[in-house]
Amino acid sequence: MTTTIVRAACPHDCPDTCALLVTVKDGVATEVRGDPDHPTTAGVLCTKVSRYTERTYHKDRLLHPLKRIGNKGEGKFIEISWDEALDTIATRLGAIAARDPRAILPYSYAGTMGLVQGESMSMRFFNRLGASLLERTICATAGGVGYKYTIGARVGTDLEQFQNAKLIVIWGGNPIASNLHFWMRAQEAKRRGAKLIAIDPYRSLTAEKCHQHIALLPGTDAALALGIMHVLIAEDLLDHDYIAQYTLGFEQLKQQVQQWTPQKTAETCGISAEEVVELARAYGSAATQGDAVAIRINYGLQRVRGGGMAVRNIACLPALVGAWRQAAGGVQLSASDSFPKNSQALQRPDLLSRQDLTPRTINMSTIGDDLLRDASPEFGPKIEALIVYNSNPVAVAPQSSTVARGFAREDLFTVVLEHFQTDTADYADIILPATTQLEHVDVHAAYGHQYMLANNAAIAPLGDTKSNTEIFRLLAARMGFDDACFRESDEDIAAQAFDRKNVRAMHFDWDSLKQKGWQKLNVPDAPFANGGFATPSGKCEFYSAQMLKDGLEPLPSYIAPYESAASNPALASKYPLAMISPPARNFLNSSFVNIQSLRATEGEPHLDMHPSDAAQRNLINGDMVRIYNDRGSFIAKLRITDKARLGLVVGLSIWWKKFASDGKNVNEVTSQQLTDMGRGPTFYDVLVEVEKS
Ligand SMILES: Nc1nc2c(c(=O)[nH]1)N[C@H]1C(S)=C(S)[C@@H](COP(=O)(O)OP(=O)(O)OC[C@H]3O[C@@H](n4cnc5c(=O)[nH]c(N)nc54)[C@H](O)[C@@H]3O)O[C@H]1N2
Ligand SMILES: Nc1nc2c(c(=O)[nH]1)N[C@H]1C(S)=C(S)[C@@H](COP(=O)(O)OP(=O)(O)OC[C@H]3O[C@@H](n4cnc5c(=O)[nH]c(N)nc54)[C@H](O)[C@@H]3O)O[C@H]1N2
Ligand code: SF4
Ligand SMILES: [Mo]
Repeated sequence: MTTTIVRAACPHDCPDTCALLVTVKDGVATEVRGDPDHPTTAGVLCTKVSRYTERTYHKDRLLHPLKRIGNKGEGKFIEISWDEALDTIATRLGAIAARDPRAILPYSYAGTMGLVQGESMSMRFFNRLGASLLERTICATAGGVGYKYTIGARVGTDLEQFQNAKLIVIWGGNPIASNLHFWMRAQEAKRRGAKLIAIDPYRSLTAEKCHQHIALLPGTDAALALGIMHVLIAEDLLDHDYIAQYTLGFEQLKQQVQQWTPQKTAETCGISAEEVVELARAYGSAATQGDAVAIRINYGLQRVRGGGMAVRNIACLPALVGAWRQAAGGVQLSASDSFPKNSQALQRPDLLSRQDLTPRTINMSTIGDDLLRDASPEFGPKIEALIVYNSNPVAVAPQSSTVARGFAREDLFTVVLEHFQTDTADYADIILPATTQLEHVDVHAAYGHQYMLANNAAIAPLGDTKSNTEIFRLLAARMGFDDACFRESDEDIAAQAFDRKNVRAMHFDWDSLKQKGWQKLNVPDAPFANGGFATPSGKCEFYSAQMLKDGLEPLPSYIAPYESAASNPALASKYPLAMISPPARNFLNSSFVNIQSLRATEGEPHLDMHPSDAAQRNLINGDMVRIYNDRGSFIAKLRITDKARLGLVVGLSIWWKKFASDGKNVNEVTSQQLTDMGRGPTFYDVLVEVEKS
């Protein structure tokens, strides 16, 4: 028996991007462990990925290409050969492309975060084809854009510094579920005497373990940040020297926040004025006394109409109090811009721009409406073919009944590259079986730490599965695309993934990375201790001229949700409860829902509701309830708990529709309205009513 240990990387859409050690015995992967030597992984994996072999060797893994024989959505397929599958696809795409290639749309997200199996060969293929471009907005664009207007790039406090902070504000995130290795650092800080404060409408697993929990109304975070700024300025809890040297627009900011008294803030956020004042004092006085104060913003708070502005306002706070001076101070939303990714080499946008074609872009967050749109001069051609990979839109995209209607179109040709027969795969004409992370090569950046990781293939592809890259390579050959880039191997692609011209950050190459498994980028400990923001002015921009140019209010402000009692009382009289649907701990978006042991831990789709809201509706614990609004409804089991604040219901997500008794999930009630910045979805900006089912 031969046993080897293979160095790999967790592929999932999680800030932690763990370094994995895969034990392989006689060609079979028997165990996946966290690398004990990797500083942020520290030998610990979440429950989901510690069971990764269960997923790879799952009895329901798709192992052969399939062709649909039932109705769309019914899920009836028969096995076909790769030749038949690829020929069918190439013929259909060729015919559509001859009329207008923009009628073909790729739909993909971060099922794998790998730079190779994500968007490399796939985008080369679609660029060469002249297909429509996809705006990948489903997760993080609102916050990303708001952050960048303020501090210039998605860079922030290093994860490895948080244990040295004296105050940590966990804002719109539940790291015990979704950012475990940050939580480990926060716990260490707590042991060393730090105070932890959670800002979240829901008493999440994390909020429960913090010293203080501020349960504001969803979508009101921008107002809370304005209220904090008001108090910091009124009580002079400021770093005047930092403000003078490294910020822009302080005098205008001062005027702007004058109206945001603790009282007004409290009314907007549905909390008490004392909470606003105490939070500002805790933050400002610690910082101005020289303690490191750090904010971890996660994406929970930016899935509302004013999500971009909320993140922007919060990103202003560290500069006001000089928190950036310390390595353990500041704010982190994402570390993605630390990585010198070479997307030109990976995706080859030049293959598109050299064609005589005006590219068309489709926003993935409005896929429902867009699949149902006819050709028009504004929209361009009707979408005739959809190639889905690394995503499960029928379960995860907003306003799901519309999405499903789009996917059910008889005249739409749909190909799905998948590991499993997801809700989306049920609508495919052809399903192509893809390899998992254990079966292919990849290279990874991260968005929650500053290590590059290599993923070596641990085992041979199971059954007839092929990697995404290989599938697009074969399709390119069948379409007659003979550019050299379509012949590159996965290792060739991995070697081009980083921009080696950026020598400061990139002090290693693919060969050494693949051997060692991971390498930290060369980046400064305290990125903005002496300013150096990546904004147009080089300063932290309280006033942003770019925002004004982009049609936005240039100063921090408050944009109320589309759907709330305050902003839309008429709607609230019909649908009085705000609903959010953040990640369940044992799922990763809709991945892992089909893993029996993990699903068993989550039980079934639940709805958490405050006892007073339940009493008002004569509901009791364990009732099956129908959650509804004008867009649709779904059924869940009621859990009466004061974890949900008054007026809020919470449905942890994202369930596969086919595991629910009514074949529906939470996205039946979410909307396709977009955020103020970044054209993102507003999953947590929803009003509903609940009744016994
Ligand atoms: N286990 C697990 N881990 C995951 C995921 C998963 O599905 N499961 N998903 C991954 C992905 S794709 C992402 S994008 C990341 C981050 O995904 P996030 O969506 O940031 O998820 P969480 O970290 O769970 O934190 C969201 C928290 O924000 C709270 N929240 C909701 N609305 C508001 C609001 O208006 N204001 C404030 N202050 N809080 C609000 C929710 O109650 C929840 O506790 O997690 C990743 N990690
Ligand atoms: N109501 C509600 N909806 C939400 C959210 C929410 O909080 N509430 N969160 C939103 C967020 S933050 C996100 S990021 C999106 C996520 O939505 P998606 O990006 O669609 O993520 P998943 O649901 O995990 O689906 C990823 C799919 O990719 C497949 N996959 C993984 N690796 C590979 C591979 O190598 N090759 C191929 N071909 N397939 C692979 C997996 O099997 C899985 O089915 O959902 C969004 N939807
Ligand atoms: S999902 Fe996140 S915490 Fe779990 S192993 Fe992957 S990177 Fe680590
Ligand atoms: Mo996400």
